Amino acid sequence: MFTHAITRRPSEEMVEGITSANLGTPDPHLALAQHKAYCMTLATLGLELTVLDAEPGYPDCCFVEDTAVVCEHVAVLAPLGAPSRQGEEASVEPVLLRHRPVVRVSPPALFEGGDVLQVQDTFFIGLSERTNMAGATALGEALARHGYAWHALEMGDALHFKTDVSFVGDNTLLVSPFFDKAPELARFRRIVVDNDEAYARNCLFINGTVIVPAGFPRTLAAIKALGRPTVELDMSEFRKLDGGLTCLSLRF
Ligand code: CIR
Repeated sequence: MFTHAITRRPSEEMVEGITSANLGTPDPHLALAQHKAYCMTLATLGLELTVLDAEPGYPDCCFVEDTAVVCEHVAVLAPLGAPSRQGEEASVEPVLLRHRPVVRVSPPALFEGGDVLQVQDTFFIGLSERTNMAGATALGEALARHGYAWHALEMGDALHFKTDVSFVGDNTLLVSPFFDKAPELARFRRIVVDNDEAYARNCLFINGTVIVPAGFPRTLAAIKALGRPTVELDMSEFRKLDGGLTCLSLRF
């Protein structure tokens, strides 16, 4: 069960955020409204929220998931892989320290939280352009000290591991065709989300409910068929910056 979440509001500066999406410039006002709906949804699902203000100079700072990995026993602060985002983690640390011991990892080891998926006591870490083997190893070893298992996985062309793989409860993952073949994930039931609904591979499982991005009917139907309650959220403005549902919060 998650009891807490940290989020960070987007600001006007988000129009300068990193993107490969080719979907146009995000509208900061609409993004703020979508962010409010996201926070409301997490609160309705029982989470106590800490909502941080946007940080000047960091256009991507609303994607707070990338700044740390938090689990039951420890939080590991990320040395972010994107140069323009390095330093975002500093303002998250004091909030984490209220809840968990915090471990820091230093460059040249690099990782971003978006590359890390926890399923029960196992962490899957994608080796992306943002997360190197040194970063995965430093993170994995910090987690292993608390009894967790970890695996590093080679990536296809996704930005982050969780862009392509997310957990929706009951031993079930949403996966890209690429990760459907990964031996490390073979023990899970896998729902393959095709490229035309690729954005919906990133869903967010909170205390039994699956939050799904609005506008992806086949993925929604596949999740509903699992018997899970679902909530749809409009994510249009964050999608323009390659950001998905998990990216907007740290849950613990
Ligand atoms: C970036 O490229 O860093 C942001 N525009 C998007 C980050 C998305 N975060 C995530 O997938 N965890």
